[in-house]
Amino acid sequence: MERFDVNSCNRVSDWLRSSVKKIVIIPHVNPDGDAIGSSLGLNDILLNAGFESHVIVPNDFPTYLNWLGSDGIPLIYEHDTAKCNLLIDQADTLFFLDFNDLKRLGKIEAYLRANQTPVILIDHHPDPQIKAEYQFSDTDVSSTAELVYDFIEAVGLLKHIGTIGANALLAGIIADTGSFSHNAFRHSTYRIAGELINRGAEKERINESLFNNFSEKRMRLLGYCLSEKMEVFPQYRSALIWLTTKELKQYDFHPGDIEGFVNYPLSINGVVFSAFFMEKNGVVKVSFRSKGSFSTNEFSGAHFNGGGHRNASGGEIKLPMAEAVALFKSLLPDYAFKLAQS
Ligand SMILES: [Mn+2]
Repeated sequence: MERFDVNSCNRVSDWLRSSVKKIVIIPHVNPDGDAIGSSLGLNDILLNAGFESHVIVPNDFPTYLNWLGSDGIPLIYEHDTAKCNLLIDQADTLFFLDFNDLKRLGKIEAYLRANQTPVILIDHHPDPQIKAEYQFSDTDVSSTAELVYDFIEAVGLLKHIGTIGANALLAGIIADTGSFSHNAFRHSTYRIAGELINRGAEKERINESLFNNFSEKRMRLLGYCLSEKMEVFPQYRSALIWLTTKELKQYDFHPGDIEGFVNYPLSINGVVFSAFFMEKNGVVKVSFRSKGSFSTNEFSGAHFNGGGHRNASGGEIKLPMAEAVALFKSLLPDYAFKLAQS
């Protein structure tokens, strides 16, 4: 496998075979399609290969991803803390997927800080902050799900991918690439998608569940955002949408409803930078997306206590919404040159 160094793949493969029985897989808090897909995919493959494996997600995830799992898969730490802690204690290996900083673990963080169990990290975010026994990290890859496939191939477990694993991994790839529309220009992504389809992944079903499976209220909230709440700044090739708690309530907001809203302004001709602000528990949560070279993670890191990928990042700021919006607008002139180049 060229993406990973062969020696560490051989070592991890020997080690999995000789010393590992009980595995716990953990993705990041507020798990998205890639976090859920990569975790459930890896889990099913490990189960088929004879390991005892569990997925523990820190908190609830969007219900449209439910079909990728089954009863008790995944476990939700916030609902089943004692059982999850026991499984973590008993595990002889932890897989961390789709994050690289313990801060991204929500309520599991405190419990895991003292844990000494060996960790295998599989992730595609920059600047890993976790000391893992084995680290498979590549920021050039579409999704953690794609990396999981590479990992499975590299350690010789490919024959254990069934329909459940194939669906979950393809869902991760499709979720993180917006159905192959961004960060999806490499041959390997399509090779792996093809292999997963060969093994039973249902692309149409995945697309339907990820993109055509929303409530009427969510659709109306999107309409409201685009018609009433979107500000476009053509001179800075940027746009902003922001929502208050009151507005979210009005539309019977559920976690996951606003997933993807930040992408819409990028469909406007000339817009290369899009921001979405939302009030949550007294802070303003921010999401940024860009096209081209503009580094949203630098922008977010410098001004909104966040980070992520170049074209997709998040953060938060403890300010009233009006001030957060004013801050964003006041920063745009400083980035005019970079936005013009993007
Ligand atoms: Mn991801």
